Amino acid sequence: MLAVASVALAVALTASKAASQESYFPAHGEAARIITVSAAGQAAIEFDVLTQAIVVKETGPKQTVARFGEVYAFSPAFIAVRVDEPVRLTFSNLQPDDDHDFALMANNGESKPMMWVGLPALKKTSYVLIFHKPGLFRFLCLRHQPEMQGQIEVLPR
Ligand SMILES: [Cu+2]
Repeated sequence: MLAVASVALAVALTASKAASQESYFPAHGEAARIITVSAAGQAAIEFDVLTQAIVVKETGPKQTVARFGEVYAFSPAFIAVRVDEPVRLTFSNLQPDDDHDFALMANNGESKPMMWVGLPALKKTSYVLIFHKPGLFRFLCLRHQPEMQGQIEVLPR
């Protein structure tokens, strides 16, 4: 329980720090050995990821919003790719008045996201990712926790 709380705190601290920047990609260090990210380029496979409103203040239910706040989800929330296979992720933020973000976490216990980018309201945002190591990687919207998250499984070649 304490471990969960400390991870949540680390993510929250990262979120407030990240909010002062527009985005960052892994340029060097351990994260750069796990993934390469570019804003464009050739991709072997493409996924469209939508931001889905589950419960929002405009449509309610009011009691649910009062208790849980607004709840969003990534759709799909699970993506499978292969090592060294360039994958284009195109995020569509379908909300007219809510920004989201995409924070990709390492799976080595590091609490700072490997990559963090904003997903502005009513915009499409694309990135090409190449994972260099297999494993299961969590991604989340730091603004809408704990609900808005998903996983990328990187399979061996
Ligand atoms: Cu969000």
